[in-house]
This record gives sequence, structure tokens and C-alpha cells, in this order.
Amino acid sequence: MSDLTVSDQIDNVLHETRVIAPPEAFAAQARVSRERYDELYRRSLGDPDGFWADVAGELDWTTPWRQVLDWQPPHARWFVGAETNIAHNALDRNVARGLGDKRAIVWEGEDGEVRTFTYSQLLAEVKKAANALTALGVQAGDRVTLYMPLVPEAAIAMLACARVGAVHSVVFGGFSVSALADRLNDAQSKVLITADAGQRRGGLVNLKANADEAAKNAPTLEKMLVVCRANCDAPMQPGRDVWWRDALAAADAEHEAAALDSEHPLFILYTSGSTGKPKGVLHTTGGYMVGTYLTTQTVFDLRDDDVYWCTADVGWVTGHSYSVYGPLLNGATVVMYEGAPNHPDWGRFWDVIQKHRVTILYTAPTAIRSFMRQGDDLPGRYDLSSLRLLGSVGEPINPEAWMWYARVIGGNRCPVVDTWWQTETGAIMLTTLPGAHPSKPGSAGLPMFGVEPAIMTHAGTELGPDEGGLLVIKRPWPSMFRTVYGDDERYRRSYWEEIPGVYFAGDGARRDADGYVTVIGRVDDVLNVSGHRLGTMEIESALVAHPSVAEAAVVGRPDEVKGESVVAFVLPQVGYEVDPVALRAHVSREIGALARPDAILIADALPKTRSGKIMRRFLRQLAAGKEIQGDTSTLEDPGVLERLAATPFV
Ligand code: 6R9
Repeated sequence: MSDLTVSDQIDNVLHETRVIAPPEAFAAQARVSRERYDELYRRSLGDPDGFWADVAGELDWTTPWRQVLDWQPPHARWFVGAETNIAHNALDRNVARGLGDKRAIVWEGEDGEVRTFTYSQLLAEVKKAANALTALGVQAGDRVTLYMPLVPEAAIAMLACARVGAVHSVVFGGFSVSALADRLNDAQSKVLITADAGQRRGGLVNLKANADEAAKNAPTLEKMLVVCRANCDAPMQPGRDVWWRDALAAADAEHEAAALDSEHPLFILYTSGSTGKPKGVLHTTGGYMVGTYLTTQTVFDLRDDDVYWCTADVGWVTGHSYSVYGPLLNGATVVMYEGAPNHPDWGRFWDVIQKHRVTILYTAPTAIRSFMRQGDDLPGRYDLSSLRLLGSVGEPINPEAWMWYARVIGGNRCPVVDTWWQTETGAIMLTTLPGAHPSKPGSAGLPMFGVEPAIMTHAGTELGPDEGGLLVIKRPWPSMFRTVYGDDERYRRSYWEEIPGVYFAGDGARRDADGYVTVIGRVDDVLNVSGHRLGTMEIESALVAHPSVAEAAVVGRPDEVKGESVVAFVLPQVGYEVDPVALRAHVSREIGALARPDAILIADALPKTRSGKIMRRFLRQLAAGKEIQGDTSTLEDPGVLERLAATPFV
């Protein structure tokens, strides 16, 4: 019998009103009860300094803070004057409190190989890697770029950087040569850590070859550390390239973590914005550490014996905060799986869960929808009874996918937490707490401690219950990013001046009378394809960089599995023919396969206003196959929409 209470109140098909109480057995033993949440949340807003000092006090600091928060809008400094080290807190601290023999990372390769690191073993590796970085000339503050498959060395490299105070910048292994080169240059990286290849869908992705290409256009790069993941036969450039295992073998085994200022930069992570150039989101040490520590512990209700699996690649922020830092800070056992969810078939995730007795699963709606399409049989063939909690992140989860996840994967026994946050926020901002709060499928839920959300108009007027508007955060929080690397002006403008005085998230949302926030999606020119952020401008600039394209406009189209897919309208260059196959390959090369347009329409004109602005609203309607709606009178060429509607996508 199910212990989920579903109050089926679908009084209006347009309105999801199911309310699902937390499973009783779970609620009875939850770390945070409803009352405790209310009390802590109230304190986190009423006495933020006291609240955050208490949380931070659970971690090690070599120098205490003078002040919890120094807020000079829009710049915040948290734990002012304090010194700490996040790698020390994730490793040495856990070994010191008796977790040395506990498994820290259980890694499974796509080929089925399993490697396990206890906290002591992980610490030993990180110490050697830190010494190896120092031997390569890396100093505190230097930027180190990672371009790696999801292997344990990726986490080890991140922690080693943190240990010496180097700023890591992880570039997703699926990104192209030029995307990598741009990021190396923007960060002015001194060292690149990569692998000879990564395994993906049974094949090999030649990361080292891409790294070599990118390095040709990255003048600041001095050294390349290369992990052997495949055949160890990558060509090595003498004087520049060093095999990871040689560097570690030569490194001293002892290493003391650097005492770093709380505001010392920890990492840069590039993400798409509404203009062409990806932004380097900069996070610092103390606040990020405290934020990821607390949210992992409370949102995932962490217990000593949990086996925790966040499926995100370390190339994304979810992989930073919830595959590496947050769970390791809490001394959890973290599962990492290198490969694709459908290799050798769509049962792979369930196989990983069964094999490693995973108790907490954190994944993305796009994955859930892909699994849903395969039906209930496949997961039914595996023993998923170890699971006790499920999480979702990356994009809005549609209620049907939520229900399927809870029923088929969670066996109606596991609460589902739908967590809203961003690269910029560093940690989970909105969610329900499992065991404390009922869930409303499709709605992320309530604010985490210290988070004060509001729904506003563009003019800054706060809206009431159920009114749609823009999601903002009204006060600083510890894990907030500190700036856009190298472009503080963009930090001010894009996030704090759009609606003066508050943090503008770029998402549209509404909040109901119970305070539950439902995030609807981006309101800017950012697409969310399979949970990954892509700027339309980024893809447009890649398209127009192709000789056959004179002009391009990119919009998103609702997609059953990916959430959104990329649709491109292109205007051919005079004297050229657009070859859709070549154009898709070109976008893959320029950005990465995830930006490749699903549909291309070769147009003779684009719908523009007389002032030359492309009216994307109409393109979105065309892309979705909808009737054109809205005022077309400002169009320069009124016939254009009809012609576009009559042209097939290729
Ligand atoms: C963590 C992460 C951030 C954007 C964000 C929003 C969307 C993420 C969501 C969600 C609705 C959720 N998003 N989680 N929308 N419900 N639970 O995904 O960071 O890659 O920076 O993307 O993703 O649109 O603004 P990031």
C-alpha cells in the first residue's frame, strides 16, 4: 500500500492543484520538521548574522570572522576577515572526525569499471595533486581550467586547486575547441587539466586533441596535465604536457591546505546570458562553502549511511555544488557515473542504483522525461528499494514527470524535492524540505534559509499571490556569486540594476498563497535545452560565422524531452546555398553538440520592425507550429510571416 497521500483536486486542467503530503515514515524521522523549518527560516531572516555564524561554526576556520556580512550593494562579503579552506573542510576535517575509512567517492565508468576512494584515500590523492600543481608553478589566485570526462580525477583536481587557492574553471567536456579557447582566454588560465579521452556511448571523445587545438589560441597557457582515461597514447608536447599519474607519482604525499581569505575566489564557471559572450560566474570560498554545506544536509536530509548520487557532470554548477563540494563537506558517500544514461540501454541509471544501493538520487527533468518515454517496465526490472529521496533540478519539472518520478522510481515511498537555483546562486534557493513540506508537483516550493524571494513587475512593484511576474531575491545570501569575472559592470547591470535593489534571476514565476513559488522559465534570451543554459545570441553568432549565413535568429521550441529545443531561422548569404547538415556540424564545432539546431528554416527575410529589431515572438510561434498572434503592424515587411509559415523546416 502506498503511504503517499494524494489529494486529487484537479478542479481546473490549467491549474495543477495536487498537493502531496510527505510520506509519513519519512516525515517521522526527517532532519528538519515543519516546525523546525519555520523556526530556522524565521531566525535566518530576523537574525541572519546569528543564523549563519551558527552554521559556519560547524566547519573549520583557521581565523575567525570579524563580521558575518558586509553588504555594500551589490557587493557582499561574507565571514569577513576569516580564513579557511574548503578542501580541508571536505577532506581533512572529515578524516579527523573519524570518517577516514568511509567511502567518499564510488565511481563507475561507462564501461562498468568501478573505483572507490575512502575519505583518507581521496585526501591522499588531493594532497599529491596539490603538490603537483605547485610544482607546475600554480600559485594561489592563478586560474586552472579543467576539461575532463566525469572521472574521479575531475573532483580531485577541483579539490587540489581549492587546496592551494588556485581558481578552477571547469569547461564541460562536450564543449568545442573554440568554446574552450574562449574560456581559457577569458580566465587567462595558466594550466589546463584534461584527459586523453572520455568515454561516451561506447565511443571515445578525444579531449586531448581538442585541448591541443584550443591551446594554440590560448597564449597564457603554460602547462597541460593529462589524465589517462583511455589508451594513454595521446601525443604530448615536451615541456608543456605532463601525465597526471607521473606528476602525482613525483609529488610529495604531505600537504597542508592553504589558509585562504573567506572571499578568496574558489571558481569561475561560464554560463550563458542574454548577450553573446558567456559570463564567468565567480564564486568565493567561505560563503559558498557554508551555503552548499547547509543545503546539501537539509534538502537531501543526509544521514551517515546514505549513498548519494547527483547525476550532473562537473561541467555544470550542479556538479560543483552537489556532486563534489556539498556532499563531501557533509562526509557523504558520493556516487559518480561517467557515461550516458542510455548506455548500453535506458536501464543504466537503475542498474547503477541497484548495484551501489543508492539512497538519494538527484537528476534533471529532461532525463526523467526520457526515462518516462521508455515506459515503466524497464525501471521495474531493477531493485530500486534502496532509494529514499529523489531530487530534480535544472528546469521546471512538469507535473506528469514529477508524478512518474515519484511513483515509478520512488515507489510512492520517496519524497521528491524540486530545487530551483542557478549557477549564480551557488546553492539551492527554493525547494520543499523532504519530510517537512507537502509537495505541489510543478512548483519548486519555499525559500531555503536566508533566502527572501519576491515576485515583481519590471518596475519593481511587488505582486501578490498567483500573479505572474519576475522572480527576484531581496537580500544577499552566502553562496551568491560575487561578480562576473573581469566584468563587474555586467554584474551590476544584468543582475542588480534590471530591477534596482534586488537580485534579478532572469526567470518568470508566480507564488501562491502558501508561499510556494512556481518557476515558469526564462524571460530573457536564454534557452534551457535539456537543463543546459544556452544564449540565443551565442548560437546566432556561431551561425553567422558560417560563410553561407548572412543573418540568423534563434528561438526555443517546447520539446517533450529536452524541455526546449533550438530552432534557427537563417538568411543565406547571397551566392551561397545553406546546407543544413553542414550548418549543424558547424554549430557543434563552434559551441558543442548541445547547441545544434533541431530545426532550421532557410528564410528569404526575417520579421523585423522598422527599427530593425527581430520580432522573436513571432518566430517562437512559427517554431512551435502555432498560428501567428499579436500585433504585426510594426513589421517592416508584413508579408514575411506568411512566407515563413509556408516554408518547411529542414
Ligand atoms: C542549477 C542550474 C539556471 C536556470 C534557472 C531556471 C532553470 C533550474 C529549476 C529551474 C524551474 C527548477 N531552473 N532549476 N526552473 N525549476 N527546479 O540549473 O543552474 O544551469 O545556471 O540554470 O535553470 O531557468 O534560471 P543553471
